[in-house]
Amino acid sequence: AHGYTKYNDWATISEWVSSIAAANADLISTQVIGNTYEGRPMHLLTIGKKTGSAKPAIFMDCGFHAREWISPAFCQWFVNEAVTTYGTDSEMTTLLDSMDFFVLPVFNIDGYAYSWSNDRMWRKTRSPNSGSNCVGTDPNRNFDAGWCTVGASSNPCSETYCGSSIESEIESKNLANFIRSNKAVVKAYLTVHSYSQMLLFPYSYTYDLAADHSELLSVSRGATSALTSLYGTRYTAGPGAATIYPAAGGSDDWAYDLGVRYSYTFELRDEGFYGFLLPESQIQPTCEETMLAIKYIATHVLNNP
Ligand code: 0X9
Ligand code: ZN
Ligand code: ZN
Repeated sequence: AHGYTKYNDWATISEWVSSIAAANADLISTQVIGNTYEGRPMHLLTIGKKTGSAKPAIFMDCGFHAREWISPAFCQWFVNEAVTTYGTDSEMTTLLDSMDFFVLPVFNIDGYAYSWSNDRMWRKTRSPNSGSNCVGTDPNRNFDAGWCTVGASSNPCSETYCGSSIESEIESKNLANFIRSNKAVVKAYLTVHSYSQMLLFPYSYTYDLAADHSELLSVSRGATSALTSLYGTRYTAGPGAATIYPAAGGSDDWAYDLGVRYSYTFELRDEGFYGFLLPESQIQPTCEETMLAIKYIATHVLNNP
């Protein structure tokens, strides 16, 4: 059965998408932005009060890397928290009245399913590579942002394989097409990974500072302060290249260069004690503290579109 304080497999998440949307028809609509390599539908939830007029939007995805199970757990938590606190939490009510959240609960569904069925530490997609027995591409090296120039490999057997070309992975193409089609309303791009307790922003493909560096830094500091206020969890905030490592082809840098001014990568708990194998007992505290950071960013975006 589905639960918010456990890890759910893809079949359970897929059923959950339908049931939470049906139970909250006033706030949630769903669509499929395309299918994965293995043919699974990529369900996207739109959360926000239906007003009839165009609203600014925040796009958030989870589950880029298969083994980072806390990430899809957070997207599910976010959707539930949004619909259950709408009408009582004044900040969430304002956010959903004035903007929409596009939430993709699992981006790399094939990889996520494989991490359940065959290899808990799987990271990449599950598409074959011609001329190699190694499977998969690192989807966060597959976007048009200094593609395959640094921190990425052209070897299909590498965990950071950039793919045979930009957007070679159908999942990357489906996401990029959706954001390109909705460029006019998408004001922020949030992508949720684990682990290392960081809030990263462009750039990662270069040490050059983004044009909006000072605003991105001050918003990231506000967001991490809000997060830390709940349980004292310490986060590091900064541009990707200097804060974690230089790595090209990420969706965050791509979205920023497309014109999405607020682009952030979350690296959730922990700092490596459990790493990708974060115990289910930490799902609730991780999600509750992360909500504060997301709401901080969203409120800033709403007030500074
Ligand atoms: O390397 C990554 O893709 C991310 N770290 S992870 O451990 N979850 O794999 C960091 C991504 C930072 N952004 C870019 N490199 N563009
Ligand atoms: Zn990741
Ligand atoms: Zn809560």
